[in-house]
Amino acid sequence: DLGVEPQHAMDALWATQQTYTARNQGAVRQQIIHHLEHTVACSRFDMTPKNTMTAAALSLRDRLIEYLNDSNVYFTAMSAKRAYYMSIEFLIGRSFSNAVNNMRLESEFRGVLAELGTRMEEIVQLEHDAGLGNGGLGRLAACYLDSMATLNYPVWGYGIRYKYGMFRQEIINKRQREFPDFWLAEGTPWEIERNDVLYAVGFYGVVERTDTGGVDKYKWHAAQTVCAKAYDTPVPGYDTTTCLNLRLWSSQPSEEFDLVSFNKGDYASAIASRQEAEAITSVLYPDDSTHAGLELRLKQQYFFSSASLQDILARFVQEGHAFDDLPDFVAIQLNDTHPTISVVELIRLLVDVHGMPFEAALSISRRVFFFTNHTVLPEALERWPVSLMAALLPRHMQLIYDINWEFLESIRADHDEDFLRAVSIIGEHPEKHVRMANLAIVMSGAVNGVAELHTSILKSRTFKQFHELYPEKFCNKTNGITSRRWLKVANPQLSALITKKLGTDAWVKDLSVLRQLEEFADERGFQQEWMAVKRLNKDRLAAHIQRLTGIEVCPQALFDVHVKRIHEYKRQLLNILSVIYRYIILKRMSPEQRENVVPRCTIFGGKSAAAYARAKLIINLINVVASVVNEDKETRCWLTVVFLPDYNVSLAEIIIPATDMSQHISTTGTEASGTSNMKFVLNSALILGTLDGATIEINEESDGHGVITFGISTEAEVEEIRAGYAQGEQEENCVELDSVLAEIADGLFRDEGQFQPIVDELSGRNDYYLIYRDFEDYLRGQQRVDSLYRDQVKWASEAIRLTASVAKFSSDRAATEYADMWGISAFPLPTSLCEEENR
Ligand code: B1H
Repeated sequence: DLGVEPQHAMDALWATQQTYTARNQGAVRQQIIHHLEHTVACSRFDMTPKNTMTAAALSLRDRLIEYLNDSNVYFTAMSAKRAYYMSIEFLIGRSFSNAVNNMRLESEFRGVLAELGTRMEEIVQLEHDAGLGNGGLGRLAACYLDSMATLNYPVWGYGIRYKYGMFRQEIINKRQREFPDFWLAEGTPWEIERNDVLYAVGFYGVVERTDTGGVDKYKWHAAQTVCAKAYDTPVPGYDTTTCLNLRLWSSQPSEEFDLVSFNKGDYASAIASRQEAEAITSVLYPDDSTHAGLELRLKQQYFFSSASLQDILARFVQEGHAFDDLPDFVAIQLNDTHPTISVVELIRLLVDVHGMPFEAALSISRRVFFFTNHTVLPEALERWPVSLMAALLPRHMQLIYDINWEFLESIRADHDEDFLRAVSIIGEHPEKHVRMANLAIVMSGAVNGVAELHTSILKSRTFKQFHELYPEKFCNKTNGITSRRWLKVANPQLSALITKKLGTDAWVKDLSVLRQLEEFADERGFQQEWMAVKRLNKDRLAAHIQRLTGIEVCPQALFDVHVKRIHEYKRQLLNILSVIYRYIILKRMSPEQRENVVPRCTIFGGKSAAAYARAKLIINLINVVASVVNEDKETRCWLTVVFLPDYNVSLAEIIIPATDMSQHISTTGTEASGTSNMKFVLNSALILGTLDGATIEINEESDGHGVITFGISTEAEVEEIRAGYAQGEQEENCVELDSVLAEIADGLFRDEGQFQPIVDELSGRNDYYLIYRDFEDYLRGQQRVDSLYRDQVKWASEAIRLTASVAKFSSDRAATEYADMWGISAFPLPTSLCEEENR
């Protein structure tokens, strides 16, 4: 029962003015010209590509806004249960190509832009990335919104509109340097500033208790109040009029607060406090998989949590519902623990502001919230000192104690002290702190990991006791990626080839259609076309590398790619050490011997957290090795090493389609899922990887085709080896790695000795990530890659089979699983409401 007559929804939509429904080149031309003249205000004499791009983007924006309004009206009219995806990061990248493609207006826009004397492919590159995320976690959120929109689910995203996104990386003197990414410098057409969607968010202050006839009431008097303003970014689905909203909050000073200082005549401190308010959303913390632990970060978390919760409740009330029914109309997904303070904020709003009893509020929260964990690395688990939490959010700290007390009481009878200590939301050492993951688990209806292995580690180790308490709460949702951005848009040639071969483009909405490619995996003609597409993409990447770094690479070489955040657990060090080994061997060979070697171009890319010294040293090592190897004329034809600076979404869109083999070589049990592995598979790159994260499932789905695995393969074994090291057990010597370490120590790379700590650690087997242990097997894996590449027929067959098996890793599959868990349904706009003939 939908509760609302479809006729009512129809009326609501008829009432909205539709201007941009015409889908032909004439209409598109008129809109772009209109914006060129009236918004960009340029004449035919200053019609730069940039101006044309802006006008084209604005006309797309107009359509997006109409779709967005229609979708929202329809969801409301149908009284749809909504889901909210809360994430401190959304790594969107560029929007133009994606929006044109999703709205199926490619040929119209391409046509008009050609009339105006530009090529669409050229102007889309003028767009600045929206880099509001660190890596996989933020990009996952963006892929999920694309899928939710495509599948017509009533979902909104909530996050932060950082003024400065992920820093721009430059390599200067072979080291990483960070520069601010002021992505809004020229404005962005993709957001709608909502001057009327404002909420007050408080910080600090005191809690007042009043006794109202036996029941204590609490009221928080915040000492600082800032204002949250909404900026909406429309998220269009593919081949549908559904358009979702990504609502990002920006902080600004609140008037009332400032008046106090102004009235005291203290102008300077009034201005200072304005800046303090603006600082909250000024910068994205560039720490991937580590917990920053700073007050400003907690402020960011509470700021966007509070604004979002107020907004969600306001919509809920406006739609005429009663708070007891909240779980029937609202589901909220916590993307990692960063938004977890939302749970406490909901309870505060329900109890302190709306007068609901505490127990009732607890029970509601447990049916509204869902929690995704993204990592088992101990350094990533969020813990906030009680002292900090109590000062910044005094009422929330009280409520956290109340939640913890209620929780521990409910299980005390059946468990011993050790157990209670392990699950308590409050930890004691080294200082009293709030464990955000424990809070999220206790207060959520379900907890999920992001790949099978990761979820099983959560159950058996990280959250073992919680799994004993609530086995039914734990579930797996293996990550996914969107086929729209990562194949249709990023790799038009391969898309066209697949569509031609299968006689359908149904794969864009259903990746299981690609299974049919298997049938042609050994067809020589098709293999040649397949490899020709790869070659075109490699040519394009080679040109890009030349432009960015000045390095000339040979497109015939095997493009071996390792791009992701730089982190010890991801083992870029293992890769570069093996490159050094390859170089040593090449130097020892005679010219005749070299003739049999497969030429290799090893490409790295990725950023390190600014304060992560070891990761930065690894970037330095890669660049030092590259400079020596690339200068060596003797080996030049067989080995090139490239570090591509400033790896980001739009660079990934060029690199991934051009990759022959990609590396996913984290120590088993450390990478929760990985999502670029899925993007590479979708783009016909083989995988050299460990049995970690989602690579295990990729390997299963393809029955091993196109996946070369190596290394210690079970988490238990990893633990055993580490335990052995701790007791001083000695590893057998690896002569290959020893020779590499000796060359580094002997100064082969003309460095200043900065790599000695790496040499010392590995020689002394102080080797937490098992680089020494896995080295030999890794070299064997690399050899298998080389021999496979020599046989191009076999290579093509493996590549096609791998791509054919990618279905499971579609974010459409994952989005459907989340939607089922949330209990939401799809609400496609009835075609009668969206087709212009009917207007
Ligand atoms: C992932 C993070 C992360 N896991 C803290 N954890 C952050 C943690 O700024 N912070 O404080 C930022 C990011 N990111 C990644 O999530 C995993 O490492 C990948 O394996 C996984 O594929 C991805 C998406 O689930």
